[in-house]
Amino acid sequence: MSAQKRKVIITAAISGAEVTQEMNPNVPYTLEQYVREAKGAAEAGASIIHLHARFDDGTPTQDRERFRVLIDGIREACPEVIIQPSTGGATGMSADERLQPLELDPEMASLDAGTLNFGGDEIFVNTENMIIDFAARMQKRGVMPEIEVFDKSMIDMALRLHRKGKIVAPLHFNLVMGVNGGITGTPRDLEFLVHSLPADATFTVSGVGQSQLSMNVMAMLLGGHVRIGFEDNLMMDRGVLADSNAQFVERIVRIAHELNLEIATPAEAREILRIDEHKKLRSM
Ligand code: KMH
Ligand code: ZN
Repeated sequence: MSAQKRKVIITAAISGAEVTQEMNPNVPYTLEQYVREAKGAAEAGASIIHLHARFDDGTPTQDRERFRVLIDGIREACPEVIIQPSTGGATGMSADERLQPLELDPEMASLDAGTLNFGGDEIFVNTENMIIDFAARMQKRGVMPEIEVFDKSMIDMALRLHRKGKIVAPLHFNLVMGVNGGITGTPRDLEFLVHSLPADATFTVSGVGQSQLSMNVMAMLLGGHVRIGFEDNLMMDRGVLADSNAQFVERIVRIAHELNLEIATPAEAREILRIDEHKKLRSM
């Protein structure tokens, strides 16, 4: 009898808020481009789409109605996929602005667990009270948070708020490695973060720029899940732009199979993350 292979969840962060078509012409701005990128990634094996919205000219927005249009379009093209809107948006946006996509009752949303420098003069603000408020709104709507961690202190913050009952289990983390202002994308630092998580938490790993591939591979070796996509990385190799988000997914699928792992379907991802347990908390 062959042992069951572990299933890896692939998240595609297809758009981001900081990257532009000047940097890579395949970054999606229009509905048609979003649907192309989401569908390609989902067909290649992504079960979660982490979503930042843009207007047609590329301006990042947290506008609820723009999210509605993009989510409806993606759902029509890939009905099974889990759509995870960002509540981080772009640096400089207010909390109220950032919270808008929650009004669409998504299954999941990102929950950023601390403030950090975000390159140049940018500061990504997430005070303790903001985190508590964002988490409460998610819980009320039955939305599962993906806790975004850019440094070790953010794991400590999330666990402190969990002990106080402000962030409820099941806990799922995204360890974002290599942001200019956050923890570096090195094996030593990833191991440090993974070993700081509770044993029953699930985690995915994002690596910025060149660290994407090595951090993804290490995540799979450490029992975690992976995030790929234009939000984190625009290049397939040094000097080679990626054609699509799907291209990153295809590479991870190949490596996962070599590592004797299977790729989770969206239904399997829902089970692994226990999304339903968050849905049941809905109280409005
Ligand atoms: N765009 C970054 C400032 C998230 O999606 O929650 C924040 C971010 C995190 O991308
Ligand atoms: Zn994001």
